[in-house]
Amino acid sequence: MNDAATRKLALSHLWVAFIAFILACFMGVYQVLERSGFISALDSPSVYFASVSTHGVLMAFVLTIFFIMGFGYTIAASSLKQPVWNMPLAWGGFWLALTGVIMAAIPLLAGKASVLYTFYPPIVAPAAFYIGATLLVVGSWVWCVIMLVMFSQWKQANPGQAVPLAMFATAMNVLLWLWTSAGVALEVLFQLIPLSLGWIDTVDAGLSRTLFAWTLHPIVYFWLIPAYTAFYVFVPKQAGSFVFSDEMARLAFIVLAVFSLPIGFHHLYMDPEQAKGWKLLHGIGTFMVALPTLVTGFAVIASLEIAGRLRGGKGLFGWIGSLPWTNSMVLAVILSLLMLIFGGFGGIVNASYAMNAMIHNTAWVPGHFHLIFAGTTVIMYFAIAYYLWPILVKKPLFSSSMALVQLWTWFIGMSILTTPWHILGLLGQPRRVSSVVYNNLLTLSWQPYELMMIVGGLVLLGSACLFIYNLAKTQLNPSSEAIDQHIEYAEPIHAAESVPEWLNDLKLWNKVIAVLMFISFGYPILQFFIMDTYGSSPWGF
Ligand code: HAS
Ligand code: CU
Repeated sequence: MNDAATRKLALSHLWVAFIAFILACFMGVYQVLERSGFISALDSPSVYFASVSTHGVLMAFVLTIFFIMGFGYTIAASSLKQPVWNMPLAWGGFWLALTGVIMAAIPLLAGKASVLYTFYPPIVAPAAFYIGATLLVVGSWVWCVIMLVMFSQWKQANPGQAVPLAMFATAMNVLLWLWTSAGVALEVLFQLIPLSLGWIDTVDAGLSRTLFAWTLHPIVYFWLIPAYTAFYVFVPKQAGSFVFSDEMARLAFIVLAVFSLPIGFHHLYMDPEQAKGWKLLHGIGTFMVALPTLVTGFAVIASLEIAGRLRGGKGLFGWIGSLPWTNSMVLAVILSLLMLIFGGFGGIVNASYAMNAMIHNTAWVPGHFHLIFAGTTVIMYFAIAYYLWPILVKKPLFSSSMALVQLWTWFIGMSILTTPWHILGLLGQPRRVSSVVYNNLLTLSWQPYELMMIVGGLVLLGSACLFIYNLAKTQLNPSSEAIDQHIEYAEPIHAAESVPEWLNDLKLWNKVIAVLMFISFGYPILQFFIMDTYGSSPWGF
C-alpha cells in the first residue's frame, strides 16, 4: 500500500480504536478492585457504574467500530488494488463518528449516563449520549457506503472474476452491520431520544429489549469477522501455508452474516415479553450460527497442519511443535483458538434454554464474552495491528519479542480473569452489580475467585500497555530506516478463478436476510402495537 492518503486514513481510525481500548483497560482494573469489595475506600456504586458504562461503550462500540473501519479501508485498498473511493467522504465519516464519541463521553464520564453498554430502559441517559451514539453509527454507515461502492466498482471492472476473499468477507460484514444497526437505531430514534428529551412520558421496555436483541447478537459477529478474515487470509500465509478452501470460507462468512441476525432472542430467554415458540425458533438459529465457527476452526487448523507438515512436523500432533510460534500472527491464532474452545463452549451453554436459566444475569455471562470477545477476537486485532503497523508507518516493528510477550500475557491474563467469573456465576454471583456483600458463607466462598480476577485484570493492563507502547515506538522511532512492505494475502490450495455468483455477491443474501428477519422479528415486534401494554416511567441520574 503505497498510497499515503489511505495509510493516514487507516492509521487515524486504528489509533482512535486503540486509545479507546487502553483507556477502557484502566477502567477495567478499577472495576475489578471495586467489585471485589476488598478495598472499602473504593466502594462507590455511582463511580463503578459510570466506569463500567464507559468501559463497555469504549470496548464494544468505539474500539470495534473504528478498528473495523480502519481495517476495512486497508483491505479494500490493498486487495482490490484501488484507492479509497471519495476520500473526503471517508474523512467526513471519521469526524462524524469521533464527534459522536466525544458527545457521548461527556455525560458518561460525568456519571449521568451510567446505563451500561446495553442501555436498557427505563433507565435513561441525557439525550447527548444517545445522539452521540447515533452519530457514531451514522459515521460507520458512511464507511459502509464507501465499501459497497468499491466492491461494486471492482466487480464492474472485473466481470466474472472472484472478488478477493478478504474483500468478500469485508463486504459481508458491511451487509451484516447495516442490518444489525437498524434494530438499535429504531430503538434510539423512536424510543430513547424522545424519552430523554421529555417528548414522551413512558417507554415500553419490552419493545426496547426486543429491538436491542435484534442488534445484540449480530453485533458480536460484526466484531468477530475481522478476526476470522485474518484467520483465512493472513494466518496461512504467515505460517507458510494455504487457504484450505476459498469457497468454503465464503460460505462460512455468508452463514455467519445470515444466521447471526434472526436469533437475538437467546438474550431474552428469561424475559417475559416474548413467547416460548419465538424463543425456540431463535434458539434453533443460534445453534445454526455455531456451524460457520466450527467450519472456520476446522479450516484454520487444516491450514496450520499443512504449514506444520511442510516445515517437517511428523506424527499425529508433531506438526503443532513445528509451527512458527515466534510469528505473532501464528501465535495469536493458536491462543485465539484455545480461548475459542472454552468461550464457544460457554456460548453453547448460554444458548441451551434450561442451562441459560442457571447462568443468566450472573458473572458467568461477562466471563463468556470477555473470553470470546476480549480474548478470541481482540487478540487477533492485536496480531492484525502488529502485521499492519510496519506497512502503514513504513518502519519495522519496534520489538517483535515484546509483541510475543504481549500476546502470551493477554492470553494468560484473560484466562485468569474469566475462569473465576465462570465459577462465580455458577456460585450465584449476579452480573451488573458493583460489590455484593451478603455477609454470609456464600460471599465468603467467592473471595478466592475475586482475588484471581484482580490478578487477571492487572496482567491484562500490563499487556495492554505493552501493546500501545510497541505501536507508538514503532511509529515515533526516528532512527529506524524506512521499509517498503506490502500486505500479502494467502492463496487457496485450489485457486478460485471464478466462483458462482451467489458466492461472489451480496444481493441474494440481502433478500434472504430480509425474509428471515421478517419471519423472526415481524410478529414479535408487531405484537407491541396490537396488544395492551404498559409503559414505564424513565429513571435517570
Ligand atoms: Fe455469546 C451472551 C451464545 C459467541 C459475545 N455473547 C453474550 C454477550 C456477549 C457475547 C457480549 O445463547 C453478552 C451480552 C449482554 O451483555 O447481555 N455466543 C453464544 C453462542 C456463540 C457465541 C452459541 N458471543 C459469541 C461471540 C462473541 C459473543 C463470538 C463476541 C465476539 N452469548 C450466547 C448467549 C448469550 C450470549 C445465549 C446470552 C447469555 C445471557 O443469558 O445473558 C457461538 O457462536 C459460539 C460457537 C463456538 C464454538 C467453539 C468451537 C471451537 C473451535 C476451536 C477449536 C480449536 C482447537 C484448538 C481444537 C462452538 C472452533 C486447536 C489448537 C491448536 C494448537 C492448533
Ligand atoms: Cu448473542
